[in-house]
Amino acid sequence: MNDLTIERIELRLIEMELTAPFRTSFGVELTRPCIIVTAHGGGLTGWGECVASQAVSAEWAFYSYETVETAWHILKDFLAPALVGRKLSSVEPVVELGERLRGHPMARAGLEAAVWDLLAQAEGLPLADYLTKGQNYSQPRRDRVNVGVSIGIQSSIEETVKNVAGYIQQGYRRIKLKIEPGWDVDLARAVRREFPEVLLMLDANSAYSLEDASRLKQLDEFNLLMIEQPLAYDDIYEHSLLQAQLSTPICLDESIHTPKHAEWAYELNACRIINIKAGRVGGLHDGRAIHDLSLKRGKSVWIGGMLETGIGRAANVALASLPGVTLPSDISASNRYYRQDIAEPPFVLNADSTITVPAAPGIGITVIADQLEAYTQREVVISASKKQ
Ligand code: OSB
Ligand code: MG
Repeated sequence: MNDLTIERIELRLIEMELTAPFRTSFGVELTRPCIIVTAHGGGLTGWGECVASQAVSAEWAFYSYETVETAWHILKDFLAPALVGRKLSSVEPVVELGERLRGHPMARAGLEAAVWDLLAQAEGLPLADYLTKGQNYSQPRRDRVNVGVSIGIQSSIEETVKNVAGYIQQGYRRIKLKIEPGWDVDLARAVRREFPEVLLMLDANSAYSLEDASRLKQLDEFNLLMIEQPLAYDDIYEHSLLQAQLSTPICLDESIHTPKHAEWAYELNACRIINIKAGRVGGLHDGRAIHDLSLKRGKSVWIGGMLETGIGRAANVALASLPGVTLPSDISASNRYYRQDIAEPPFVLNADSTITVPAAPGIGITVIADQLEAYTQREVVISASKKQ
């Protein structure tokens, strides 16, 4: 591929209303703010989504330390100005730029995603093919990715069972329930009794401590696919002590920020499974690296979600097409999240609980300009000419 110059980067802070509130052990989300990154170069436009999703509000509670404002600052003042005007033939220079920062993975990942989309388009390849190009996987990538649905904390167990039934009716074959202390064993028992066959897993979002081991051990009887992130968001070691006491596989989400963290977690037997989110690990490049090292070790991975718009979802679908993604991913149909998305066509669920990987070049969706405009609260353009 010929070098492509990044001529201009746009940042848009948007906020979209969720179809239903999403409650986790750390808080409730009614709307989802995020930053949409646009990279222009070589006559093409690349789109990326930064999944930092905390706006300033009375209800604040964090998945990680990044907020839309910290990400805006990092993107606007550091990453975008350093990238505009540069010639690229791969994402490596963007990855290296990100490595000059300590932390801020979501900000990095948002920009990297826009460049991945741009470069894949320049190659005339769907992102899923561009991600696998030259990787020498022994298996081909998938055309359809296995998916499930993540269900927030509801007002009652009855309500949850009804909700689960609805999603199973729609065709979802893997159900993830958010839990917290007191909303766990009885919930799992009730849902398992009602749906003996469904692939069922729980996500604690760091709500427990090692003292809760005996309570968590009670979950072993429900034939769960895994329990996600029971302990602290920055812990690996104590998860290894917990995993030794549980027969249910532990899956790490919040604790894994780099390929090294993944290695350490596997070496310590802190988990048997890792949930890969490009935003949490600094981008698709390192997300793919975690996939690769997991595949080498025979460890199962899947792709997590952050309630993305169609832009972020498209990149997640491409990542989920990698051959080592052997467990269903948190990528639901577009209508599970938003009434009106900013990209088309919407992602729909196939009858076999899969989502089809787009075949068009890049992330393979079209951004609906009017819709994006309608949701935009703030916008900034960083262009090469303005560079000091
Ligand atoms: O822990 O996986 C999580 C959403 C926001 C923050 C954290 C998490 C989630 C989800 C949503 O579970 C999954 C999805 O996008 O469908
Ligand atoms: Mg999680």
